[in-house]
Amino acid sequence: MTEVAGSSPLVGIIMGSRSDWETMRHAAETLTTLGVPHETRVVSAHRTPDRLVAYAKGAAGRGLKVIIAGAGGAAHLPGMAASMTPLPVLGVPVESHALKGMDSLLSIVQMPAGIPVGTLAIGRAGAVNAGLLAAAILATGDAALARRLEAWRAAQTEAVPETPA
Ligand code: RP5
Repeated sequence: MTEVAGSSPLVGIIMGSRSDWETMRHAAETLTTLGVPHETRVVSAHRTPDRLVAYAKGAAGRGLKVIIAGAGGAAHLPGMAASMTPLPVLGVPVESHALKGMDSLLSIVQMPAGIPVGTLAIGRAGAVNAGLLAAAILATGDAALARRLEAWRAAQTEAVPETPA
C-alpha cells in the first residue's frame, strides 16, 4: 500500500494483474505527486473473483472515495467493481499485446446504462488522467488539494516550450 504519511487511503487503485502495474503505477505516481493518499491492490475479476467482491463491497466502508480500476483484454474488473460499490469508478484500459488495448477499451467503455464507469484513454495517458480525475473529484471538497491541482496544471503549462527544437 502506498500512503501519504498519517492518512488513510482515499483512492483505491486496483488492477487485474501484476503485469498491469507498469501502466497503473502512473496513476499511483500522479496521486503521490498531488499528496492524495491511496492504496494499490491486484484484484482480478477472473482469477480472484472473491477478492474482487470483498474489495468492492468493503471499499466505501473503509473510507475510500474513488476507485481506479485498470485491466487488459476481456477487462471486466472496472465494471464488476462498479456494480458492487456506490463509489465512482474510473476505468483504465491496459494495452494488450494482441489487440493493442482496443479490447480493453471496448470492454470497459461499453457499460450498459445503469452502472457507469468513467473510462480513460488506453495505457499510460489513461492512468495519469485517472489519477488527475480522482484528485479533481476529491478536490471538490478539499480546498488545499484544489490548490495543489491548480499548481500542478500551472507547472505543466509552464513546462511547454514555445518552439519544438
Ligand atoms: C487481465 O489480463 C489483466 O488485467 C492483464 O491486463 C491481462 C493479462 O494478465 P497476465 O496474464 O499478464 O497476468 O486480467
